[in-house]
Amino acid sequence: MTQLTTIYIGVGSNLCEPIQQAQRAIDTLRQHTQLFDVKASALYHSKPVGPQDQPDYINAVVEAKTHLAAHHVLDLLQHIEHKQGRVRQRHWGERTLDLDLLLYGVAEIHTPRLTVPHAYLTERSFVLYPLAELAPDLLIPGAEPLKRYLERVKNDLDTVKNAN
Ligand code: ROI
Repeated sequence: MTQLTTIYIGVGSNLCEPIQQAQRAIDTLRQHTQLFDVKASALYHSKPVGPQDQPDYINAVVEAKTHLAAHHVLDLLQHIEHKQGRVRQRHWGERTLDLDLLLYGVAEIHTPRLTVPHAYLTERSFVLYPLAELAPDLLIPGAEPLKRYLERVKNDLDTVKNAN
């Protein structure tokens, strides 16, 4: 039996009832047979990073343990995005559902399909704060402790509700 790896998934939506989109994605992850000990942060309300002429976002982070390889986790996330009718109109624009593999254990992965830790993980409040809710003492592989980044990035989020 291969070991379980702890993974973190970023959840984002700003179209088609974002709270329900995020909640539904979290429920799907929770029910997945290959994901164990699934925990979700609260849902957060955040201003868009990128073009400002788009709706505000709902963001959350999910923690899980899995035997799946990182690229299989990516397949699973893309499958859920498509099932929820992902619409993506422009680069850095609005979307129905965005699921990002933020961290895969202590792995650093650089392939054409996948960059882990996620490229913007350390810069974005809507990832850092929900992540800190689940794993305050996390060390970011190849980088600094999560707490260091929290000191640098302002908390400009509002909590919407608890997804658990
Ligand atoms: N902005 C916020 N607030 N939340 C997101 O999830 C998000 N996702 C993105 C871009 C368009 C960069 N901006 C975002 O992909």
